[in-house]
Amino acid sequence: MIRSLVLIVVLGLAASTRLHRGRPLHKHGMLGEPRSTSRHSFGEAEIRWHTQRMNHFDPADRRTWKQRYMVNDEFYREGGPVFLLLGGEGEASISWVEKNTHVMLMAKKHNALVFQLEHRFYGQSRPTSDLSTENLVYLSSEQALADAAHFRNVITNRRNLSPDAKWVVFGGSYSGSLAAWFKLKYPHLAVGAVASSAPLLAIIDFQDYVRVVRDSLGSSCSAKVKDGFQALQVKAARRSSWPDIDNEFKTCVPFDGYNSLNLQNFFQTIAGNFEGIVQYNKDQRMEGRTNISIDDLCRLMENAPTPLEGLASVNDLLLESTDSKCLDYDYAKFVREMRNVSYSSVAAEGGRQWTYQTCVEFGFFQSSDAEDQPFGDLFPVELFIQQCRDIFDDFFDQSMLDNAIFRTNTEYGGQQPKLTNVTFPNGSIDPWHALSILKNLSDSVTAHFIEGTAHCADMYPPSAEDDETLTAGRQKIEAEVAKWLQ
Ligand SMILES: *[C@@H]1O[C@H](CO)[C@@H](O)[C@H](O)[C@H]1NC(C)=O
Ligand SMILES: *[C@@H]1O[C@H](CO)[C@@H](O)[C@H](O)[C@H]1NC(C)=O
Ligand SMILES: *[C@@H]1O[C@H](CO)[C@@H](O)[C@H](O)[C@H]1NC(C)=O
Ligand SMILES: *[C@@H]1O[C@H](CO)[C@@H](O)[C@H](O)[C@H]1NC(C)=O
Ligand SMILES: CC(=O)N[C@H]1CO[C@H](CO)[C@@H](O)[C@@H]1O
Repeated sequence: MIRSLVLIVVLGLAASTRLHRGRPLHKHGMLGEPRSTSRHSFGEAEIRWHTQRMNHFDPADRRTWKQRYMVNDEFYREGGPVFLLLGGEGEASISWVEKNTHVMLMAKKHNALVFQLEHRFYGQSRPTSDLSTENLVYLSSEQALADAAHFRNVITNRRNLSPDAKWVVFGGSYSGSLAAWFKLKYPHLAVGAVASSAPLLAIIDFQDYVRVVRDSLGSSCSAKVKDGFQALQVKAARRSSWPDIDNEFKTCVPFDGYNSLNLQNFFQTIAGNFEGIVQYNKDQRMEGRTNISIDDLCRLMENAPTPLEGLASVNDLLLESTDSKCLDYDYAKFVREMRNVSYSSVAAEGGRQWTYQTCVEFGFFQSSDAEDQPFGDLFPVELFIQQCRDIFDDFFDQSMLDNAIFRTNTEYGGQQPKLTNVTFPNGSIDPWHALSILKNLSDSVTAHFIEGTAHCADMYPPSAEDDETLTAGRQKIEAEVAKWLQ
């Protein structure tokens, strides 16, 4: 999603609350860095490099590159299991395998050896010299899964691990999907997978996203938001009101209702103010995360003299929290930044790569096309397809997206995958849960829906403030993992 404009300003700050295609604009992606006071109580992980193949699907292609991974053997005892945490759409943070995260707590309990494998093209794992569209053909979930399989087998030999050692894969958000798909595609290489907040169904027009945001805001608050958007759309259609919009929303470039891409971007950015807070509500577990919650936004909406002023106050609060002077929603600027193919660009922190993956594999376009949602109707799915075209290549169109989505769901089975030993924790507030597994599919494929929690909440270090539902959710995950390791 295009909130990037604002985001670009914010990119350097881990505190970003803005999302681009559901991915916060900071280098770690959808799964932020865990925060914890007990640093190093879980040992120091080592950073290492694995010689990886460029293209797993062409044996004649002998090119290789160095994939970064981290290993923590603090708790490992010979004969113990191996936990593999898969990286996702951002730089892999070593904190995941050094702090008292859920995966590390389980490693301690089971004397597991722990690896974290960074995803190709993200962070320091760079198969090609830049991120040109030609090079990005090697960026796909299938190549990433094959990387993990290659890693698993090569490491088993190199470290003289028992061929019978039990491997469990873990991931959250996109890397949660990868964890489940690893178990699907390579069932002989892992005994189980924990797939937190994992979207499994590829879909072009992800209309349920804003519907869950609506539900998470609650009916009274979302009614106010709806009135606010209606009023704002009326204003946007009246040329004489445009200067007011500039004042109220502190725009960086003058509002121009004739520039349809800027208009759409503007509305999406205002909606993004809500989406970013909802997706990570109360996620104080994340390093640098803002302390603004759904309750704060709704209080502003309720207390404002008019719903439109409520939207403006919410916008002020978020601009302030990200140290932004103005609301940056300029489409051309956004595209210019996203077209930068250099690894040193801000887009290379993951925004460009993740956008590419959504354009060629997953869709997940969080449009305003549904009628029963409060965010107006000015960021249709076509806007996202236009972005694919403008950022990557002219050949993107609806039928290409149709092919991509059909192929992904055929490859992995969508929300009816044929799996064994996979558990799917989900947060009720998290908009992504709509694309995950919410019902038990079999005795060994379980859904754990965690009431009142946000994206990937179960993975972070436990804290005294955690809801009982979250604590209980973690215990259920632990019970599944223990079952696989018996
Ligand atoms: C949130 O953090 C800001 C500073 O970062 C602080 O001024 C404010 O009091 C905090 N609010 C709450 C509710 O903790
Ligand atoms: C891409 O980003 C880098 C780093 O910010 C910058 O030096 C370079 O000029 C940018 N390239 C283009 C074509 O804008
Ligand atoms: C799935 O089954 C487990 C027990 O194996 C149970 O704890 C859990 O609540 C069930 N999930 C759902 C969504 O019914
Ligand atoms: C699933 O887990 C059980 C232990 O609970 C194990 O015996 C079995 O081999 C696993 N099956 C697969 C396909 O991973
Ligand atoms: C959105 C959704 O499907 N929610 C369901 C998730 O699973 C729980 C059971 O654990 C149901 O109560 C929810 O309705």
